[in-house]
Amino acid sequence: MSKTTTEPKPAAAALERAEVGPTMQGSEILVAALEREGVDTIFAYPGGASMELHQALTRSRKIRTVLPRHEQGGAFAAEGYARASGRAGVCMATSGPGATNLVTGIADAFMDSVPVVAITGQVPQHMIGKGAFQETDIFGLTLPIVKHSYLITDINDIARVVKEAFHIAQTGRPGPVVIDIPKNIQQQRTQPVFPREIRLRGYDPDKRADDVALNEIIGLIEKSERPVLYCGGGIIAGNASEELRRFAEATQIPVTTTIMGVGAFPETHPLSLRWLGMHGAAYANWAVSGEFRKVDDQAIKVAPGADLLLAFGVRFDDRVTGKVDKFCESGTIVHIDVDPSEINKNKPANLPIVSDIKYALQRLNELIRKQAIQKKFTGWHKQIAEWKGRAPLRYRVTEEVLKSQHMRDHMGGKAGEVILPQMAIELLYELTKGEAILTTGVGQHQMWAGQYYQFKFPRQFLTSAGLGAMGYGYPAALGAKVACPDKQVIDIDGDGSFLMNVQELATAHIEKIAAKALILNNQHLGMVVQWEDKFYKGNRGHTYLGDPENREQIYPDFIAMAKSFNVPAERVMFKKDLPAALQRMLDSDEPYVLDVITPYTEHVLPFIPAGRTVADMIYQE
Ligand SMILES: Cc1ncc(C[n+]2csc(CCOP(=O)(O)OP(=O)(O)O)c2C)c(N)n1
Ligand SMILES: [Mg+2]
Repeated sequence: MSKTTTEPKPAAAALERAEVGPTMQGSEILVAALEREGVDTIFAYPGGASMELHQALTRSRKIRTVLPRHEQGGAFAAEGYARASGRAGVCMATSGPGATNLVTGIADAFMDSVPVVAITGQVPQHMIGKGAFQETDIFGLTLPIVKHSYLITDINDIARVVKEAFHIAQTGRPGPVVIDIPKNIQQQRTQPVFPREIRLRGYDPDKRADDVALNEIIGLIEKSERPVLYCGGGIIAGNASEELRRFAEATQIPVTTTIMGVGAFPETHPLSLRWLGMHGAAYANWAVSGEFRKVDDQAIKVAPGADLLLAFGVRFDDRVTGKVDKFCESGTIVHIDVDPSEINKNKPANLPIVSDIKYALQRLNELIRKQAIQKKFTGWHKQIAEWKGRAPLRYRVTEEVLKSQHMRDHMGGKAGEVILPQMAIELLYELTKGEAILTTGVGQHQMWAGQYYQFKFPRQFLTSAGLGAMGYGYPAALGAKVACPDKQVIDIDGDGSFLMNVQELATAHIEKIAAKALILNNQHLGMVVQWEDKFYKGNRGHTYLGDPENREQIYPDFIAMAKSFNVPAERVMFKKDLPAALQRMLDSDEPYVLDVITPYTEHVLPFIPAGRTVADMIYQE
């Protein structure tokens, strides 16, 4: 006789681990599944293929639906929400043009490893492949820029798919997940089964370094003279900032971050080297790759860089490395990442470790607590202090600014009153005591925001780093403000970037989301102008944004535009007016636009031209 058992049969066991709901429509199952994932906000723009979902959303008591004024704004807002909170941001659009408008946001989330769940309505199943009205294969279109994606073909899959989507988006290396759901499935009815847990075959995000490898790191530290910690967005996504600070303090190893890693380590900390790369601090770049002098076009090394590079949660992006084989050329490289595909992708590692970074740092901290690091690195700290003293981040009013068209057209020759963009950010840093969450557009203002605000905590600097998507700043600020209503959230934007999603001022006003926009308005696509100046003898290739027939006018008029959205706004031209104007913006409990007019002649320094080395770095001496 076979052995009897009181254990339930597998199928029944699975059901016990699930919740069976009442009969509902597909659209309602989707909303109920989102509620079960703790979603409190969705940024959703309706259309024919998603209005069933919106109808269901109107009946949700848990989910706030924010109507962006462009699906791209909705996707960036979902990202801003996710970057600020660490929880998946959710956006939704109809099929066809609605879905394609999400694509830039999905690509952005993919490049910067941001957990986003993007839901799209699709034409009814029997119309798929027929070239139906507003039919676009969004599953196919987004395939290379998602962590995972689903086209739902059975109403009974909805609850499981939503659970899986959030799990995949938020675990391991986070990323975007697309759920495409045909209209007929939204309209069908069934009794849903909401799983309480899921297991995905072949997906194991919980990777842990073994002690042998971690002890090897400790051995390398003891043997090194010039170690540097090079830390990225992985530290923030992995919630490992506290562990990183402990590790850096216990080992006394200086820390540089990538732009994605800004805030992972307090930039006000004595061990901070700020961020590195194309526009990073000169001393961070020297600390990694060494200091060089150019003599007759020959690069001569005058001081060595790191002999040990602890690369934690980074991807050796080209904006960080420049010419990659010259990046930290003479250092031993330890690379820890939770995503095995990052290992040896751009730069070979001497010690590659696939691990959750929080676990690895926790365990390293335990190991060095038991046996403290003996090495002191005194000479290295002296060298770094000398570099920091010699080449801090700094700016001055140059001859070029004084001779610029901006001076003639707008300043009436009042040279002492010119506002440099860097000044505005430094002043904002002082007035907010370094506590604000900043978002940015893409361009010079983005780099200056990173340089002249000092970030103290993770999830404080939200910027489109990998994709570099103009238009990111203001909608991302809306998402961040929804996630962190008690924080001051400020978008430092360029005039070009702000214009790309200016319609989101309507979302801000109607939804009462008090995100501020500080526009550093140079009337140009400043970053492209900088490259024109450097590489194309200043020939302007469609980089002027003002009205060529009326250069004295500031064009477009963001103040009038903001007012049309019922958003308070102010323009500042002269330095004497800036502090009070910034304070008025900060004191406002509404969305707000502050349009600060700046010269376009400023260049972002330091600057290592693309594909070059630290020997080619231009910096303010
Ligand atoms: C969507 C998009 N289009 C084009 C670019 C190329 N691009 C990079 S920076 C830049 C200039 C941005 O101008 P603005 O927002 O005014 O910022 P500024 O550099 O003047 O501070 C451009 C056109 C981009 N990054 N993103
Ligand atoms: Mg500009």
